[in-house]
Amino acid sequence: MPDRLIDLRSDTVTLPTPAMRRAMAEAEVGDDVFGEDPTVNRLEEMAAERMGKEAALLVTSGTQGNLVGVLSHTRRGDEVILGDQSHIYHYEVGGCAVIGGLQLHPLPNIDGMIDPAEIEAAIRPENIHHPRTGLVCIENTHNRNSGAVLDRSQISAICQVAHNHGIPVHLDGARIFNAAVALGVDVRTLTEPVDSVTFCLSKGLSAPVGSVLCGSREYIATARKYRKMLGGGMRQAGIIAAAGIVALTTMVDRLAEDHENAALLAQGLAELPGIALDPAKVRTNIVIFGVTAPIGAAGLVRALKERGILCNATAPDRIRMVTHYGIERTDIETTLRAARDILAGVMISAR
Ligand code: TLP
Repeated sequence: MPDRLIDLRSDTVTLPTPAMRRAMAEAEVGDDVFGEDPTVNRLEEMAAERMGKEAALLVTSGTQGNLVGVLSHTRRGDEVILGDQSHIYHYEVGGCAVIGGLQLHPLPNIDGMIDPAEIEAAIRPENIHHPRTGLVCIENTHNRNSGAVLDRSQISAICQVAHNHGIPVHLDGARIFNAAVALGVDVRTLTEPVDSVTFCLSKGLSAPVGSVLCGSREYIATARKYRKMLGGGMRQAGIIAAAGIVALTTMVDRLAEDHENAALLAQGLAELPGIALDPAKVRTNIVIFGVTAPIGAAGLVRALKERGILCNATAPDRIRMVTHYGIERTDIETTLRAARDILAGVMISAR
């Protein structure tokens, strides 16, 4: 295996930049459970301002941000409407059910969107037999839909239906800055219609740890309590927040580079035999493709790994590759060359 790995498994593998490490070493800190960490307070103020919300809360991860975010809107026995391909539904260990006592009501996710008419139809009328519909969750960009982007009009259409029924909307915006950069809009354009948003510092923005939940002052006060209950009340968390501040101030605009690399990767892969991929669907940093070649997804992942290229199979016939700060254009070229060689070999032997 070559010395240098090309790690396309996720943007979560990004390492802190030298500027982040310096900021972490020099961070002014205090006890954040007492609200006395000046660096955490500064990050939370910056994040709230960026998202156009009154207040913000540093949490340990995107998963904790979503769970705290959902708990703070709902009560036990409520039903939560969300996409059937959403991260909350697939990858958060059933936390909403286990900890929140919530019933999840999944609706089809197509290109990251949930049809507002389907949401309208799924909202429960008052009836002694029904749970109360307590929340609608959306995701932008959409992980399992190849990093699909929802624009302002799509978000507003969903929020309008929910809000007409007095139901709040939570946005899993783990990669909301990727969406804003792809659309060329201020991130507030995408967060203004929703009641709460979680975004991650430790994905494309390269900070080592942390996500931020944003919403109204009252909502964040509730969330602060849930975070404590879940063990997320950290003490001298300014060490983490310092890297987050560098992430927010220096790492957002460069996401465009990750999107260019993902587009290049998608175009190259789409030309290969045994790969099913529509490059037009790839608008941010996530490339998901079908493997129709006899080698299968697991076989292709293994063969790429032998050449120092890491990626994950998300189904027996699907692979995900994610571009990020640690991936250069030359890495994309190397990956495409390797995939071409492997697939040429298997297509010939399959004849
Ligand atoms: N997603 C991870 C894995 O869990 C799949 C990844 O590698 O993409 N929302 C979205 C949309 C996410 O993609 C993720 C992470 C999260 C929330 C959770 O964030 P963390 O990993 O910080 O808990």
